Amino acid sequence: MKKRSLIMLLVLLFMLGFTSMVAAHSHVKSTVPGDGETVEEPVDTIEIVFDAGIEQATTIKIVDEEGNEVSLAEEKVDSPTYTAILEQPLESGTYVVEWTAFGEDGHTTEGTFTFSVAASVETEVDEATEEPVEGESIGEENEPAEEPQPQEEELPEEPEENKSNAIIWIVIIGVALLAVILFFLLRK
Ligand SMILES: [Cu+2]
Repeated sequence: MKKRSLIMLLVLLFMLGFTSMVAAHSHVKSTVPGDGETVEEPVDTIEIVFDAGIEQATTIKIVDEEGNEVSLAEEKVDSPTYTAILEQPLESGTYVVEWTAFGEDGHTTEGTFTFSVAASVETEVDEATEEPVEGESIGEENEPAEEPQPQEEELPEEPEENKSNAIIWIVIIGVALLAVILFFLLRK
């Protein structure tokens, strides 16, 4: 009988451990630039802070309005913060960051956030900026209708996650109660 109760205890501990790992899923806590933000200064760094530990393999893909991928010069992971340094500051426009986080718990999570850059192009193009480019950039600034429809794949997920975590806990408590009941039944 002692063996049996020991096994039950182990199963219980295993399940509790598993549950806390599930709860430690890495999700985005904050980003720079922020989701939906319009930045008026040159952007050459993207930072994502996660709410749980992340591995070095965590990465992002930045895509502009035309679907072109932005080149990254360097990626750094200082868990739970991910930083990407771009090869060049971003031109004015709207960008989508697709992140893939490899959590320390072994789970992979992914999502996107969007931001816009309304920086003056002068910082990147040295000369010949005066006439045509200025007109273009003003034109871009005058089209807020095409501004980002914030694709918040991440936000709607959160409540569901919380719900599923709650369900897992209910299951765990149920299993625990069952184990206790079985323990006493089997002892007799
Ligand atoms: Cu996880």
